Amino acid sequence: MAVDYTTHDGVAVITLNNPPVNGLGLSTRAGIVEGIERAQQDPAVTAIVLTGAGKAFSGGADITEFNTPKATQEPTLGTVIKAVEGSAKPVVAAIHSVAMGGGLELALGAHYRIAAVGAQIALPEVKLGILPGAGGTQRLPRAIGLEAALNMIVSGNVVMSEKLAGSGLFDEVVEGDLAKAALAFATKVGAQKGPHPKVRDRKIVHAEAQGFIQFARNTVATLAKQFPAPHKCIDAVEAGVLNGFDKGLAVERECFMALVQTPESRALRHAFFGERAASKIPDVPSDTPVRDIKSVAVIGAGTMGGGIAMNFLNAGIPVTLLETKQDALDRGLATIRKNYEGNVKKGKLTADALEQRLALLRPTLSYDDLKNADLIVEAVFEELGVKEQVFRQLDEVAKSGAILASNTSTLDVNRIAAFTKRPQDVIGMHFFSPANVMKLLEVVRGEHTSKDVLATVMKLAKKIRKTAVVSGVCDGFIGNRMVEQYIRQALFMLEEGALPAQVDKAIEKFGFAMGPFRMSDLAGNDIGWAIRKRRYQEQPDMHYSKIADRLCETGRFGQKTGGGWYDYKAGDRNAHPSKLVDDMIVAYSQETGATRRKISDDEIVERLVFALANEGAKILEEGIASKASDIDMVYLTGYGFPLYRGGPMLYADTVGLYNVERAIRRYASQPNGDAWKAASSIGELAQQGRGFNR
Ligand code: 3H9
Repeated sequence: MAVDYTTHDGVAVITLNNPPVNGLGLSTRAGIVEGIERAQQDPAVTAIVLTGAGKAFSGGADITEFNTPKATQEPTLGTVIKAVEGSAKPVVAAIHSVAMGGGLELALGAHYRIAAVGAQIALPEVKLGILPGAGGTQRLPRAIGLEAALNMIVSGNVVMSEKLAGSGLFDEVVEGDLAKAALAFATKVGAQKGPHPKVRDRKIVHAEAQGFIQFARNTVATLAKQFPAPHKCIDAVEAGVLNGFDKGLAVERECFMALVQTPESRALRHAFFGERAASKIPDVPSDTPVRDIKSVAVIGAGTMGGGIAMNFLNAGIPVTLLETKQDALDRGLATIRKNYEGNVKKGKLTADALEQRLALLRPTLSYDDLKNADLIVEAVFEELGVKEQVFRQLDEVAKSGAILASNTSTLDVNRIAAFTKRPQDVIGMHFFSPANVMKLLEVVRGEHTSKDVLATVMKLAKKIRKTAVVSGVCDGFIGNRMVEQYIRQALFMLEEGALPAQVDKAIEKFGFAMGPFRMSDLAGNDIGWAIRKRRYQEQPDMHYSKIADRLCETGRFGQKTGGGWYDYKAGDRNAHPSKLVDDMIVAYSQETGATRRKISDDEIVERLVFALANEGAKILEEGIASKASDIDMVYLTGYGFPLYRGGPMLYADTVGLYNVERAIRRYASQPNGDAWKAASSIGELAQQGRGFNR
């Protein structure tokens, strides 16, 4: 049973009991209605307390039911709230820990609300691409005022219960025993004559309601271009302000039903569950014991090492930072301080917090100082010989049971592990630059990495607020292995008729934060050049366009040299198309005998995104990633893939794998078609009418 019913001295207590977060799925909804009816029929009951067991009052509607018959099956949440609001006996919502979405809407249907200090209150539906669909857009403005409510609804952000004390939402915010306070409050109001107050009967008072709504519209227009939900939130609130509660409720319902079907909402829900699913590793049970990480050491105080160190400092974990030379160490420390000072200037950090963090940092030039670290992350030069030196030394000094992690982005973690006598303790922790900012952490599982090491790193990743995705060992792991195919296609298209600005514009219009050529100019074209040179040795059969090498031979490495695929002016990071480079590209096509043609923006997007999805499919087939949503999380959090499209694998599902396979076959028959070998799973899944994610 998802709801418990008990009575205490004339007060009925209805307790949602649907772990983990008391989601309002069908059986929970039915249980609440049943409880309300039972309380009406019991003459001994004078009042009702509605609360939640475990770690939430309620996390809202059960998102897993969306787009299934259960979502609309009676009693719907609207019906439940009507039953609560219509109860002749007063209902007191006793809120602790979390009241979000439908959970808060349910509480707003109660006659009274008591909250414990520290409860997280939110209408976060907008973050799932929908809007509060059970009266939240109508009742919250009546409870806390138009401006505060609209801010909460459009942002989806959490407000702590104590901040809302005195706002009209809560009758009491209590510090001590919530259950006791709620029972006392219910006994008191149970003795009072009805009718008991309903939020829906309150007025929305605002001197300039329409002006404020227009202001909100303008803000949303610039901040939420690709997302329909914030706009619809405003429509629903406005309808209530102008035409009253019932009309507002009808508009809210209509908007909810439309939004829940949108690809944007599907993508956001996919990301919500994908983020949580990423931490679950099929053969590593959730109760795997973890190692205690109380101190960390980072080797290398360069941009990467410094950024990595900041993650741990931010989480209150002491860091020993090792460099080989004093001046490099000093530079690294200065950069860390400068980054923190930047945060202070922006008001994101207090000066005190800055000092606290820096006090946790211990610089050193001696490997001996690493001997007590529970985790050591290496962030030195990306060359196997250099890594070998580091790991052989670590094997000497690190204490037994310490986790030894490499931040390599391309090298073989198994070979690195083999430099030690403890490969079970070695793992890859591939941070993305800037490491203190980027959410993604690829956790690379070596052949011998032990399960507890993996479980420890996944847990630690949560503590340092990263989205951790497990990757097996392969060249480039998940993200860079896929991006290589994407870049190959981008370069082929230059040869075949496109120019850098056209390719970038097309994919940026699709929603990528930055196209491949702007990105490459930012990262440094020499990095890709070095990788290609290695590839020419290792995989001489892999066909590449040599056009990027030609660019690098002229020294145009990107922003840092004042020119790459684009021209840059001093002090200006804007990319300006370069006549010189464009002429070079056209000349290159002529030289290689390629017939330049007009390439449409649709083709550009297809070739780039399908190249990602196709490689992603191979990565799944090889077991490098364990599920498609892991790949999507890599792309959403580390590669600027548009969130509203849900990642390359979900996008391929949305287009339909049948169509993806047809397109791949078509591209395979064009010039440079040898780069296209469709992953066999694409055709197989298409035949079964399935996608990567279902
Ligand atoms: C809504 O309410 C619509 C209504 O307006 C209208 C309806 C008509 N449903 O995050 P955690 C699962 S829309 C189903 O790790 P935490 C989650 O997947 C809803 N499942 O824990 C995970 O499962 P697993 C509006 C849910 O303590 C487990 O719970 N509400 C839901 O760090 C633990 O989650 C929201 O958007 C759900 N609603 O944080 C709130 N919520 O263990 C979304 C969670 O199998 N939820 N799960 O991986 C949250 O923000 C956080 O989960 C919460 C707990 C703060 C509640």
